[in-house]
Amino acid sequence: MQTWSSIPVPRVPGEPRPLRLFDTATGEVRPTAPGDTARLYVCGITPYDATHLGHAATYLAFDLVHRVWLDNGHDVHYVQNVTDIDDPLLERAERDQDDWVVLAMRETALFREDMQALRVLPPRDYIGVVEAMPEVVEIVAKLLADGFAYRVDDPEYPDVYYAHNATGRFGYESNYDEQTMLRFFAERGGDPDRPGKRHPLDALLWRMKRPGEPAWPSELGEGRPGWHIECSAIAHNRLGMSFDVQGGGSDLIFPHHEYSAAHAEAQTGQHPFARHYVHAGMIGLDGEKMSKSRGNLVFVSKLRAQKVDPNAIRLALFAGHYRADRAWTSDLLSEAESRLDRWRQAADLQAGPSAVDTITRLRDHLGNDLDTPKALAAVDAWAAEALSTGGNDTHGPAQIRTAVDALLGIAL
Ligand code: 5CA
Ligand code: ZN
Repeated sequence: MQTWSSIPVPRVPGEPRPLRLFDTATGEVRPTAPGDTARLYVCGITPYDATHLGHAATYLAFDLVHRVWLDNGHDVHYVQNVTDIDDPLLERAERDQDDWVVLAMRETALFREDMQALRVLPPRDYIGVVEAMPEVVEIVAKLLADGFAYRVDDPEYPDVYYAHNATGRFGYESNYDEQTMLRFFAERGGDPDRPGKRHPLDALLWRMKRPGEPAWPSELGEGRPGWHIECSAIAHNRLGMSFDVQGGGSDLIFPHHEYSAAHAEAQTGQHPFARHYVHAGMIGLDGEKMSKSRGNLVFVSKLRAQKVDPNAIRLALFAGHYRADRAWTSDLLSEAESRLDRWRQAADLQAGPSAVDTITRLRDHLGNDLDTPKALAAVDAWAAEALSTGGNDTHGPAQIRTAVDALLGIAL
């Protein structure tokens, strides 16, 4: 698919700091250790509605990963998918008497506009599931041939399922016990009670065509893929195994990332799928997770239409730690707007305090599991000093502007 346009990222003076990130699989903050090319996969949207602030928060967190790696001199190969065929998309299209293809195209286009407005660096590969269909089919056929998958005993719809513990490592990513797995599996798109499965946790790989549903002809029979195999295939075919970071919101810890990893590991016989599994916390509104199914949404496009500065949206979401579940409030946005004003006033000065220590602190905090609250506080301190006691470093304001642009993606 067409991705969105990139914006140049300036070089920041001084020494970069390596990136350490919390890894869900090991439960620790560990160094990332990319080679010359750092490899990042982040699960993309299911385009049946506009981008809300929960999505934005997740993509902004991984935008910081991208930026810190760039600062460290890595080339970043970033891959993101679009789940452009899935049950919720078909249901919404049916409800609104819309064509599912048109709905997906329209919402994906809006997502790209939102990401660009938010100054999110684009993925190198932006891949729709529909365009990746042959890749998915090939892997499902291989899993079947190798005995890691089977067809349910249903002559009408012999769907293909993945035998959940085919690798013997199932559960290493989420570390959930079976009861928790079963609960999330049922809540998040799984079908524990499908008759004919060998185990309730076996996951759908290929669904045979049902009347009225879109389907693709293939050696598996006409049908469409299950969810986890899509990201598994799209990521593995572009980034290989043991890529640096598999990312998404914490609602994807299980089942989605556990099965994406398991499918790729079964298929290749290699471990691990990703070296870090990184998850952003959930953004809520009025005490509940912001979600399309609950309908408690604040859309990025609505805020843009109200002329809210996208840099303030960034700052509002960075005011909390990316891993914390947190609430969106109008106060959060107005505080971010005044912070942006202060930073702009200070960066516009002819001279200010030296930026050297502030930039070091900014890098240290971002390198330490993207500690944005502390990173913002470091810039606040510089701006407060610049606006009160001044300073006579004529490079200070420009260097802060550069660092905040490159490392936080904020244009002052
Ligand atoms: N298409 C799948 C992933 S393959 C999907 O989860 N799509 S989504 O549109 O529901 O979500 C897109 C991304 O936003 C995912 O990474 C998801 O974890 C994240 N996300 C969804 N809701 C929130 C929220 N309230 N707060 C933070 N992140 C969220
Ligand atoms: Zn995904």
